[in-house]
Amino acid sequence: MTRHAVLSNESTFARLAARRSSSWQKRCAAFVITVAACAAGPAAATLVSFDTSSLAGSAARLDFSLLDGDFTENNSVTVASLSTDGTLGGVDCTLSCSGGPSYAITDTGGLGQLLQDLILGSYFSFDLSFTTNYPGNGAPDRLSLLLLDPLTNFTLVDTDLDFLNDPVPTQDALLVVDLAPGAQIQLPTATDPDVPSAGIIPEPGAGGLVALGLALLSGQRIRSRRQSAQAR
Ligand SMILES: [Ca+2]
Ligand SMILES: [Ca+2]
Repeated sequence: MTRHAVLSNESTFARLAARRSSSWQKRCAAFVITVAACAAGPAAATLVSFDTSSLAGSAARLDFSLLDGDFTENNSVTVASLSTDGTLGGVDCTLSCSGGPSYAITDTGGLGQLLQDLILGSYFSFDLSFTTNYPGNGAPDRLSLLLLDPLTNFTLVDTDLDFLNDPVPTQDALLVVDLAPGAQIQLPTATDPDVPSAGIIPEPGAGGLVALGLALLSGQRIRSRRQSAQAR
Protein backbone atom coordinates (compact mmCIF):
# COMPACT_ATOMS: atom_id res chain seq x y z
CA MET A 1 0.00 0.00 0.00
CA THR A 2 1.37 3.42 -0.87
CA ARG A 3 1.96 6.12 1.74
CA HIS A 4 -0.72 8.19 0.02
CA ALA A 5 -3.17 5.30 0.30
CA VAL A 6 -2.35 4.79 3.99
CA LEU A 7 -2.98 8.44 4.80
CA SER A 8 -6.10 8.47 2.64
CA ASN A 9 -7.53 5.44 4.44
CA GLU A 10 -6.60 6.96 7.75
CA SER A 11 -8.48 10.15 6.94
CA THR A 12 -11.52 8.13 5.98
CA PHE A 13 -11.42 6.16 9.19
CA ALA A 14 -10.93 9.33 11.23
CA ARG A 15 -13.96 10.98 9.59
CA LEU A 16 -16.14 7.93 10.22
CA ALA A 17 -15.06 7.72 13.84
CA ALA A 18 -15.53 11.44 14.44
CA ARG A 19 -19.24 11.14 13.59
CA ARG A 20 -19.77 8.83 16.51
CA SER A 21 -20.64 10.35 19.82
CA SER A 22 -18.87 8.54 22.66
CA SER A 23 -15.89 10.14 24.34
CA TRP A 24 -13.63 7.17 23.60
CA GLN A 25 -14.47 7.30 19.92
CA LYS A 26 -13.80 11.03 19.74
CA ARG A 27 -10.43 10.59 21.38
CA CYS A 28 -9.56 7.69 19.12
CA ALA A 29 -10.36 9.74 16.03
CA ALA A 30 -8.42 12.69 17.41
CA PHE A 31 -5.44 10.46 18.03
CA VAL A 32 -5.44 9.18 14.47
CA ILE A 33 -5.73 12.69 13.05
CA THR A 34 -2.75 13.72 15.15
CA VAL A 35 -0.84 10.63 14.04
CA ALA A 36 -1.45 11.63 10.43
CA ALA A 37 -0.04 15.06 11.18
CA CYS A 38 2.94 13.47 12.91
CA ALA A 39 3.72 11.43 9.84
CA ALA A 40 4.80 14.64 8.14
CA GLY A 41 6.66 16.00 11.19
CA PRO A 42 10.34 15.98 12.11
CA ALA A 43 11.86 12.60 12.92
CA ALA A 44 12.75 13.45 16.51
CA ALA A 45 9.36 14.93 17.37
CA THR A 46 7.22 13.83 20.29
CA LEU A 47 3.43 13.84 20.21
CA VAL A 48 2.05 15.59 23.30
CA SER A 49 -1.66 15.63 24.15
CA PHE A 50 -3.73 17.01 27.03
CA ASP A 51 -7.29 16.19 28.06
CA THR A 52 -9.10 19.51 28.56
CA SER A 53 -12.60 18.10 29.06
CA SER A 54 -12.78 19.82 32.47
CA LEU A 55 -12.36 23.21 30.76
CA ALA A 56 -14.25 22.53 27.52
CA GLY A 57 -15.82 25.69 26.14
CA SER A 58 -13.39 28.01 27.94
CA ALA A 59 -11.34 30.60 26.11
CA ALA A 60 -7.67 29.87 26.61
CA ARG A 61 -4.18 30.78 25.47
CA LEU A 62 -1.34 28.32 25.03
CA ASP A 63 1.91 30.03 26.00
CA PHE A 64 5.03 28.25 24.77
CA SER A 65 8.01 30.15 26.18
CA LEU A 66 11.68 29.36 25.68
CA LEU A 67 13.77 31.22 28.24
CA ASP A 68 17.52 31.46 27.92
CA GLY A 69 19.46 30.22 30.95
CA ASP A 70 23.01 29.81 29.66
CA PHE A 71 23.52 33.27 28.12
CA THR A 72 24.12 31.73 24.72
CA GLU A 73 21.82 31.76 21.70
CA ASN A 74 22.01 28.05 21.15
CA ASN A 75 18.58 26.38 21.28
CA SER A 76 15.33 26.17 19.37
CA VAL A 77 11.98 24.47 19.82
CA THR A 78 9.53 23.44 17.11
CA VAL A 79 5.79 23.20 17.78
CA ALA A 80 3.95 21.59 14.89
CA SER A 81 0.58 20.04 14.12
CA LEU A 82 -1.32 21.94 16.79
CA SER A 83 -4.65 20.17 16.90
CA THR A 84 -7.85 20.36 18.96
CA ASP A 85 -11.52 19.44 18.73
CA GLY A 86 -12.13 22.93 20.11
CA THR A 87 -11.52 26.01 17.94
CA LEU A 88 -8.11 27.47 17.21
CA GLY A 89 -8.00 31.28 17.32
CA GLY A 90 -5.33 33.90 16.82
CA VAL A 91 -1.59 33.25 16.91
CA ASP A 92 1.15 35.56 18.13
CA CYS A 93 4.50 34.43 16.74
CA THR A 94 6.54 37.62 16.91
CA LEU A 95 9.01 37.16 19.78
CA SER A 96 11.96 35.11 18.43
CA CYS A 97 9.33 33.00 16.68
CA SER A 98 8.89 32.14 13.03
CA GLY A 99 6.86 29.94 10.75
CA GLY A 100 3.30 28.66 10.81
CA PRO A 101 1.55 26.30 11.04
CA SER A 102 4.84 24.69 12.16
CA TYR A 103 6.42 27.20 14.52
CA ALA A 104 10.06 27.55 15.55
CA ILE A 105 11.00 29.55 18.64
CA THR A 106 14.55 30.34 19.70
CA ASP A 107 16.30 31.81 22.74
CA THR A 108 17.52 34.79 20.70
CA GLY A 109 17.39 37.87 22.91
CA GLY A 110 16.69 35.75 25.99
CA LEU A 111 13.10 34.75 25.20
CA GLY A 112 11.22 33.11 22.38
CA GLN A 113 7.45 32.82 22.63
CA LEU A 114 4.51 31.36 20.74
CA LEU A 115 0.99 32.25 21.83
CA GLN A 116 -1.98 30.32 20.43
CA ASP A 117 -5.50 31.33 21.45
CA LEU A 118 -8.28 28.78 21.30
CA ILE A 119 -11.64 27.72 22.64
CA LEU A 120 -10.91 24.50 24.47
CA GLY A 121 -12.55 21.24 23.49
CA SER A 122 -11.90 17.84 25.00
CA TYR A 123 -8.22 17.84 24.01
CA PHE A 124 -5.39 19.67 22.36
CA SER A 125 -2.21 18.14 21.03
CA PHE A 126 0.95 19.09 19.22
CA ASP A 127 4.19 17.71 17.94
CA LEU A 128 7.22 18.91 19.92
CA SER A 129 10.89 18.80 19.03
CA PHE A 130 13.80 20.69 20.52
CA THR A 131 17.57 21.04 20.58
CA THR A 132 19.48 20.17 23.75
CA ASN A 133 22.54 22.42 23.75
CA TYR A 134 24.02 23.37 27.10
CA PRO A 135 27.66 24.45 27.51
CA GLY A 136 27.55 24.23 31.31
CA ASN A 137 27.37 27.93 32.11
CA GLY A 138 24.41 29.30 34.03
CA ALA A 139 21.32 27.06 33.83
CA PRO A 140 19.90 25.06 30.92
CA ASP A 141 17.47 26.96 28.72
CA ARG A 142 13.91 26.10 29.74
CA LEU A 143 10.82 25.53 27.64
CA SER A 144 7.52 25.86 29.48
CA LEU A 145 3.92 25.53 28.36
CA LEU A 146 1.27 27.46 30.27
CA LEU A 147 -2.50 27.41 29.81
CA LEU A 148 -3.70 30.97 30.35
CA ASP A 149 -6.87 33.03 30.45
CA PRO A 150 -6.47 35.15 27.29
CA LEU A 151 -8.10 38.17 28.95
CA THR A 152 -5.90 38.31 32.03
CA ASN A 153 -2.90 36.10 31.18
CA PHE A 154 -3.43 34.40 34.55
CA THR A 155 -3.21 30.63 34.56
CA LEU A 156 -6.39 28.60 34.07
CA VAL A 157 -4.94 25.65 35.94
CA ASP A 158 -2.92 25.18 39.11
CA THR A 159 -0.26 22.54 38.57
CA ASP A 160 2.58 21.19 40.69
CA LEU A 161 5.18 22.13 38.07
CA ASP A 162 6.28 25.16 40.07
CA PHE A 163 9.90 26.30 39.95
CA LEU A 164 9.74 29.79 41.37
CA ASN A 165 13.23 29.76 42.86
CA ASP A 166 15.06 28.37 39.85
CA PRO A 167 17.44 30.52 37.76
CA VAL A 168 14.81 30.23 35.00
CA PRO A 169 11.58 30.32 37.02
CA THR A 170 8.15 29.14 35.95
CA GLN A 171 4.86 28.42 37.72
CA ASP A 172 1.82 26.26 37.01
CA ALA A 173 3.30 24.81 33.86
CA LEU A 174 1.64 21.97 31.96
CA LEU A 175 4.98 20.98 30.50
CA VAL A 176 8.62 21.83 31.14
CA VAL A 177 11.74 20.81 29.24
CA ASP A 178 15.21 21.82 30.40
CA LEU A 179 17.31 21.88 27.26
CA ALA A 180 20.45 19.91 27.98
CA PRO A 181 21.75 16.57 26.71
CA GLY A 182 19.33 13.81 27.73
CA ALA A 183 16.49 16.31 28.30
CA GLN A 184 13.16 14.79 29.34
CA ILE A 185 9.67 16.25 29.00
CA GLN A 186 8.38 16.99 32.52
CA LEU A 187 4.64 16.87 33.19
CA PRO A 188 2.65 17.78 36.31
CA THR A 189 1.52 14.99 38.60
CA ALA A 190 -1.38 17.08 39.93
CA THR A 191 -3.55 19.69 38.20
CA ASP A 192 -6.60 21.64 39.35
CA PRO A 193 -8.91 21.56 37.50
CA ASP A 194 -7.87 18.20 36.15
CA VAL A 195 -5.98 18.55 32.85
CA PRO A 196 -4.23 15.20 32.48
CA SER A 197 -1.76 14.40 29.80
CA ALA A 198 -3.59 12.06 27.47
CA GLY A 199 -0.35 10.67 26.10
CA ILE A 200 3.22 11.43 25.22
CA ILE A 201 4.54 9.35 22.38
CA PRO A 202 8.16 9.61 21.29
CA GLU A 203 8.01 9.17 17.57
CA PRO A 204 9.86 5.96 16.61
CA GLY A 205 8.93 6.52 13.00
CA ALA A 206 5.81 7.69 11.28
CA GLY A 207 4.97 4.21 10.02
CA GLY A 208 4.78 2.78 13.52
CA LEU A 209 2.44 5.49 14.73
CA VAL A 210 0.20 5.20 11.70
CA ALA A 211 0.00 1.45 12.30
CA LEU A 212 -0.87 2.07 15.97
CA GLY A 213 -3.59 4.57 15.03
CA LEU A 214 -5.09 2.25 12.46
CA ALA A 215 -4.97 -0.62 14.96
CA LEU A 216 -6.94 1.47 17.46
CA LEU A 217 -9.60 2.26 14.89
CA SER A 218 -9.65 -1.32 13.67
CA GLY A 219 -10.34 -2.46 17.22
CA GLN A 220 -13.16 0.08 17.47
CA ARG A 221 -14.70 -1.17 14.23
CA ILE A 222 -14.63 -4.76 15.50
CA ARG A 223 -16.27 -3.68 18.76
CA SER A 224 -18.96 -1.76 16.82
CA ARG A 225 -19.74 -4.82 14.70
CA ARG A 226 -20.05 -6.99 17.82
CA GLN A 227 -22.34 -4.46 19.47
CA SER A 228 -24.49 -4.27 16.31
CA ALA A 229 -24.69 -8.07 16.16
CA GLN A 230 -25.69 -8.25 19.84
CA ALA A 231 -28.37 -5.58 19.33
CA ARG A 232 -30.04 -7.55 16.57
CA1 LIG B 1 20.67 29.49 25.45
CA1 LIG C 1 1.13 25.50 41.38
